[in-house]
Amino acid sequence: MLVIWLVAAAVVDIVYALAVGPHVPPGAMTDTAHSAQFDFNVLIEIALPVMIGVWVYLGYAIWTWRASRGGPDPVGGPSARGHLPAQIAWISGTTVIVLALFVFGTVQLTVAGAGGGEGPTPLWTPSSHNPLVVQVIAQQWKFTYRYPSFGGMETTQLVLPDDTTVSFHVTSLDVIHDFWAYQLGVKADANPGQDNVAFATTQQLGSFTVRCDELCGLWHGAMYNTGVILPKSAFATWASTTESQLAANTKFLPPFAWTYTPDANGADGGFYPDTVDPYSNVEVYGAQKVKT
Ligand SMILES: [Cu+2]
Repeated sequence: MLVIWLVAAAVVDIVYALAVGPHVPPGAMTDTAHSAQFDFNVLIEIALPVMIGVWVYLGYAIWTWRASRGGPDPVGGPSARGHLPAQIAWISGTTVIVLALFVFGTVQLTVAGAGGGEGPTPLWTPSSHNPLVVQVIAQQWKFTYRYPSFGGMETTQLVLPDDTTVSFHVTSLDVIHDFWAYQLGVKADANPGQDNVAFATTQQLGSFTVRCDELCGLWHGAMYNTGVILPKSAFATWASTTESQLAANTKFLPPFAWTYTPDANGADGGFYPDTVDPYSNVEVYGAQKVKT
């Protein structure tokens, strides 16, 4: 049994590492995604030998105590009462595995970050001191992205440069949402009035999906869009072109801020300006403010 187990476990672990591991979600488009993939693979590589050990023993039991082999019915007896070495080996083995994985997971979380939102004052920050700031603004039922370093322009697609540390500042205009850029390994709650920061460093070109991951109303299921990671030069071209294309719209937006008040005319600092009124009267809620 020991030999069968050792050989089978080694073969399955090696096959897994070569054939499956590199394809495990969320992939490797960013350092946090890659780190999550690595963590999953470590857990699975440790779980596989345990699973195979159980299967080998099951196979042994089915073969040895099968009915067609005859013999007395298994009615218990000294050998059914316990086997101290096996018990000690099982308990100490599983204890060591679980505690080691606990330490592993905690260290990974601290060193690599989890790609999760860390609130307005992140505890674990990346080594890059000059990250690209992208503000993610959720609202029923779409995401938009504001780039403070490009005139505060706001786009409907998330475009990022390759090989760059990005700090996502996630907020909401209305109800609770959740920014889940799956292949980027980033997932952060979007709450109104909150600036939730998450980090990731891009390392692969390609497109990715963004989904809302917090039930936020009728069209929650339709609240997704796509993004793309471009080479640095292509991103620079896109950013400057888009900034000038959107300039006419950008001037209607409020000045860049970490959070916005959502209503059209209820509070100053609103995301929807009330001094310039691009909306019809039916879209103005509450008492209309006197225009200046
Ligand atoms: Cu949502």
